[in-house]
Amino acid sequence: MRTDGTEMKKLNIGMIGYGFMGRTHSNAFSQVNHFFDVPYQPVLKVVCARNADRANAFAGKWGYQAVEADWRKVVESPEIDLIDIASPNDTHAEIAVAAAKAGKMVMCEKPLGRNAAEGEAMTKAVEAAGVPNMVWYNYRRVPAVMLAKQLIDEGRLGRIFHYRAKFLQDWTISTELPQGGEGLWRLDVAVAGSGVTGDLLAHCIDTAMWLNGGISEVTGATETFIKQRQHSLTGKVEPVGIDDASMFLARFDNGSLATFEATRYARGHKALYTLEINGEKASIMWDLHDLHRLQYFDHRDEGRLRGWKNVHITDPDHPYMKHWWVPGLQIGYEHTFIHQAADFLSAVGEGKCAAPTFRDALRTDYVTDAVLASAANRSWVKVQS
Ligand code: SOE
Repeated sequence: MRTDGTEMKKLNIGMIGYGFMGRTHSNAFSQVNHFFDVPYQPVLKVVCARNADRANAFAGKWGYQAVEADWRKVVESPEIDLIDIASPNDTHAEIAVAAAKAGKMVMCEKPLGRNAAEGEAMTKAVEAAGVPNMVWYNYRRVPAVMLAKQLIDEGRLGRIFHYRAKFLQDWTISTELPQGGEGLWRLDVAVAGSGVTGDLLAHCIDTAMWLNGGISEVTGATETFIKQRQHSLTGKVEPVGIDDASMFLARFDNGSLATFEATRYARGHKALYTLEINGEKASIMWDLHDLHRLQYFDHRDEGRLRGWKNVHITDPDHPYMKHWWVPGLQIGYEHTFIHQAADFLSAVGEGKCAAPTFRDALRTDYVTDAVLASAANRSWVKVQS
């Protein structure tokens, strides 16, 4: 029951995948009605995965009513309203296209496809079917990042000159780490599509284009530091095809200049996603390790007191925060997925699609493809639009 007395409609979820992202999405669907007044009540109907023991354990823990090994059966089931794809990247396109054809709403973990060709097929399928769709680029829904968006849209920064983003990790430095299989498919290029470009830079690019508009051209460099690793599935030592580190320069449509960097070889950094935007009048900085704070500098402040403000994002007038606790008490990573589920369900209730849609995420795939092409050709590459 909603606060206005209307009944919520049930929305039956078919979850494909049970890894890290299967957990974040399941948690979002489980929690959303506790905190947000949305028109739908997600029902964890079925979880689909190949390993029956693991799938049963996952279903028990999260309260899924059934387990299925074949995703096609979930997609075809008349009981299911929404297919949520939380499985590895090489499964996204086929499942999303089939789900759209079956008339299901489709949510998909990022990146949309392993490359833009897959992303295009997926986008075409959901648009042809006219089904609600969304990609889980969750960092847009960090309240501090949403506040940054509001400040930029209000024109407080003035003309934007610079955008700077980094996503630094250190979990693949060991040469002993195998590639492929559960948990390590991100190192297998056939499954992941690319390395940190599609996995980490894709987040930075999604946020950047949402905050600062389209990217017109890029020039990048990538490196694979560990050239071969044992494959978990074949047991053989095989060449590594992913990029371990990727960086690029970019020009935005609005004339601003940007630097982007992602790596899994920055010893000491676990998930340091940072962004900084410098405008004519003001600047903004944000850091995932301190996600409930936004740093803001406004040149229009009185000179004697001018300086960086460190805003603690916990007040009810901060984005999303009135739904949570009391001022001063902060929220974290998992809440970004709950916000995304809430926005998706509210939009569906109004007959709309919440961003980022598949088409929005396809634009990110165009940029990541351009970065990889530019790194291979050692040139500037125009981004497809
Ligand atoms: C990789 O380690 C990873 O889990 C990404 O796949 C996620 O998208 C990112 O949010 C955190 O890091």
